[in-house]
Amino acid sequence: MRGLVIKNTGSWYTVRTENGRTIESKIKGNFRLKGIRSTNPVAVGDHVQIDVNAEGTALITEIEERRNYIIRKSQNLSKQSHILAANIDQAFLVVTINHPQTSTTFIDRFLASAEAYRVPVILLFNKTDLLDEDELYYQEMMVNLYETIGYECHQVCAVETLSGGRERLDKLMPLLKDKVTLLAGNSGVGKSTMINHFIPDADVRVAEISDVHNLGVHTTTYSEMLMLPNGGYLIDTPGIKGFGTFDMEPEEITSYFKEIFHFSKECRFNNCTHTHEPGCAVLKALENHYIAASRYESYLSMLEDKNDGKYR
Ligand SMILES: Nc1nc2c(ncn2[C@@H]2O[C@H](COP(=O)(O)OP(=O)(O)OP(=O)(O)O)[C@@H](O)[C@H]2O)c(=O)[nH]1
Ligand SMILES: [Mg+2]
Ligand SMILES: [Zn+2]
Repeated sequence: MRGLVIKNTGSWYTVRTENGRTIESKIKGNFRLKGIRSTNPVAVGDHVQIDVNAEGTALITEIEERRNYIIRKSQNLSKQSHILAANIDQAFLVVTINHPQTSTTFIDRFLASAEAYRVPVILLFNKTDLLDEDELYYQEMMVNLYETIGYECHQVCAVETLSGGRERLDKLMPLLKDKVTLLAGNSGVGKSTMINHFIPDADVRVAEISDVHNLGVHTTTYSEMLMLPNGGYLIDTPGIKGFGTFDMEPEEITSYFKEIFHFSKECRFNNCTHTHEPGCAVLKALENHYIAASRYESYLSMLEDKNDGKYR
């Protein structure tokens, strides 16, 4: 029987079959996936074949080829990765200027990873209601930067407050229709709060207000796919801390930073790493402020990973 994996906790996978039943399933013992060293061989969003047994549970016997996936480094095992979700149409990267602060390195590394798997990303700047004037100004600059590079951005607020958000979350509804959308971001930025807004019966757990400053506590601990009332799916994910880069060559990393890639075409050398080479058009663009220093630093951080084979 064919089904869609909608949730994964430990070794159990919840599979929704084509006739709408949900069946708790396990992976068939000798089942291994080629190529990916992942802590979860099957991920939320995977299409699978299952064999239902007499007890009403099932074995996953086959996984269909993935269109794409989003991966992060595993929490404990430094060399292994964890697939957050597979077969997604787009990702909403939820970021906050403060409470907690999302680093530009984190944003850029997520964007680069998504480029690598050809997943379109929309940036949601959340908790706009908590920002003071200076922080709002900074947020505007960030929006300006990412819009210029080519990413759609929205400044939102996921809770009802007197001051209100810049934009109502409802305005994002049309973007979700009939699509599989992954919500990603650091812990505490408001992913689950948004899910509860879009899907009122979802009732996923969100952090207590008092826990907000308690960084490092993950409220959501597994990925879960939830059906939107008007068609489409949202995937709630646990907060991500960092990304691996999986042996990308400098040319590849360059191509995942859209504006750096744009200028790199004018570099004197084909194999320019844009760090020290004479005639480097990227360094020149950086000097002329056509490339933001924060973006260039994120690019360097990914190059360093490549050099020491480290994750961060
Ligand atoms: N003031 C304000 N608080 C918000 C907003 N969005 C979310 N929160 C609060 O921020 C806290 C964290 O929200 P969650 O939705 O649990 O965050 P999360 O991204 O799902 O976090 P993890 O599950 O740990 O990855 C909760 O107390 C929310 O009520 C917002 O726009 N403004
Ligand atoms: Mg959550
Ligand atoms: Zn160069």
